[in-house]
Amino acid sequence: MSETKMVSLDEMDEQLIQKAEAEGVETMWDRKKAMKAPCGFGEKGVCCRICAMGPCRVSPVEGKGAQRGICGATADTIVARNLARMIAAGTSAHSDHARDIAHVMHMASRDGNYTIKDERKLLSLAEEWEVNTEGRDIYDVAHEVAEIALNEFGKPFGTLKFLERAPEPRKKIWRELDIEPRAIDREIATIMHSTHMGCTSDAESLLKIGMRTALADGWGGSMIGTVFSDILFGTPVPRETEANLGVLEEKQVNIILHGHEPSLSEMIVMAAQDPQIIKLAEEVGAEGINLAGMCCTGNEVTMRHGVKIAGNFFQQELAVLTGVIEAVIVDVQCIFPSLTPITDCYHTKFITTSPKAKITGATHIEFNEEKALESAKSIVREAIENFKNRKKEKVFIPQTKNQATLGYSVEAIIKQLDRVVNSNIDPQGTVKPLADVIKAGVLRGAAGIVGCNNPKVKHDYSHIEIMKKLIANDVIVVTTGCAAQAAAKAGLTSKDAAKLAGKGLQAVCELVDIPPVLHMGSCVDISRILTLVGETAKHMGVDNCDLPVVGVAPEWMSEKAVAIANYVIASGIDVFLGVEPPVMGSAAVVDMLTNKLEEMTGAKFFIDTDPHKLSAMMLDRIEEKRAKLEARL
Ligand code: SF4
Ligand code: MSK
Repeated sequence: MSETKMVSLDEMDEQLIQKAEAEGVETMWDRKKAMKAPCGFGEKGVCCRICAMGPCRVSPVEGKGAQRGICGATADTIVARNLARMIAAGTSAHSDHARDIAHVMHMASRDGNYTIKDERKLLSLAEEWEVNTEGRDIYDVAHEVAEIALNEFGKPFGTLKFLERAPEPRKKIWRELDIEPRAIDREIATIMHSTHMGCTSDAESLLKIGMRTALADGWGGSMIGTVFSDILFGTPVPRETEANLGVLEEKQVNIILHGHEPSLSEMIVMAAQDPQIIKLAEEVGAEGINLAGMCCTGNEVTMRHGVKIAGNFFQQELAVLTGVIEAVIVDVQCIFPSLTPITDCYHTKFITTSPKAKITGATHIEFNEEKALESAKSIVREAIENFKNRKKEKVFIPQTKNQATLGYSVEAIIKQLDRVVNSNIDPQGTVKPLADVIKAGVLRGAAGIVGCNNPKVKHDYSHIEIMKKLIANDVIVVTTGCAAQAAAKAGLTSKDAAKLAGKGLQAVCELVDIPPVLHMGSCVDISRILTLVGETAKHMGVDNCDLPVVGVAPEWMSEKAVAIANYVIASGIDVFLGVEPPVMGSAAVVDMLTNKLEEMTGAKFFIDTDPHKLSAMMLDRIEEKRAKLEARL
């Protein structure tokens, strides 16, 4: 067995890696090998390079080696400061995405490229935010709501509006801990200031500032990203699609949509349906245009249009290796700079579109939201014109794909479970069936499985092992991001997968016609999970932390994931990590994260790199929460 046999759960991915080796093309696996052992100080979070007196590397072992940096900072300070800065970076990425979507809504018009697709959701948000709707044009309302959202980033007074959506006991905890986020940009700036040389050194204070900023992501940036995307592009409803690299078509122009923000990908979808653009594809000898999504852009367009999923984070290079991709079109986040050298080995055009993510060697065609459809068409034309350059001898499409049913927004889940036509969230009525099956123990609990791929874990292995174990034990899984795509590729988001579930979950799936693993969207759509948990807790008259619910990031890698994990904890939901965070150099910080946080927030971190042990810990924790809940209700 070749060494590459070990890196992915999918045999076909292995074949593409071997193709790369045969063609002399470098992939992330070669670079991972060249990296050798990682720096132990960096890995444990005890390297500080915040000021130019350093970098200072302090010992992760108490009483041995340098115990303090030059300024006197301890391992506890350095670890907590580094963690807080990761949260700030993650929050900024999600929230800047949301800001762009809010700007798009501010420019939406009846006769423009961007229109309002879910008026009901807009009107309900307008009511929530006390915007007058009486006798007003829906676009006036949209512009005022968008302006209020844009003020959430920098308003000088008050706290974030969406915090009001949380259960009362949760809001009380946030108030008492003084971690209610004020304005999104302000919280990010506060972290950068507090972690500047010579500011906060107290680890607990840093963790609290971190949670406040993370909450500005979950209940601020991410929630604005989700809600505003739904208003502009439509609230997802269940639809059928297929997932994995086998969705690529040899006789069509293949375009990979990769990145995060739906404002670009929505327009590319529209452009690819334009009769003149389709005609152009035919003129170059193609049978059509095949859009295929990757990472969170893939999730956004599959949820709303059924666009097929080419793969997740670790398949961005593999897709190019198939030799049939005319263009990889990207906007922001999770894009490998290696797409430049790898696309140079094939005919593939690598097209960047955002001034926030220019990549050396890529073709940059800036996406102009003012002329969105025109911009999108010129990008698609580039891909079509590239079809003739495909090199037949380099073509290999792995014959691997699975059917998937996805598009489970909160409204869709509630509607499906409740079997009612009304798609409004009514906490008193419509989450009742969900609360009932959890209370009765038909479902033992629920797990939100999210996050990326990480070469420290065999590609998708931990995602799938954990999902299978949980559904077999009657724990329903909701999933987003690259974890959701792993599930779709493995067939776990198909209704057929109910046969892998325990008796209780199987019965629920059959009764209400859902898969046991529900694809809820992109990473910002973890805010959908917060909403679902919060509404269920409110319905049961308890707090989020009282529910048998867990958050899991089996293969996480990004700073965004660190922000997510911290807002999930601050929201009262335990977080299980399958990759060690860079905090192990401080026993005090580890103790806070895996123990003391529970006293503060009702939730804590569990860390284990073995997915089987991690799943066993989840099931124990779910039963522990159930026992307490049953005694209480
Ligand atoms: Fe070293 Fe302190 Fe400067 Fe960090 S802030 S690099 S620990 S002197
Ligand atoms: S895309 S953040 S690799 S989930 Fe949201 Fe996937 Fe992680 Fe990026």
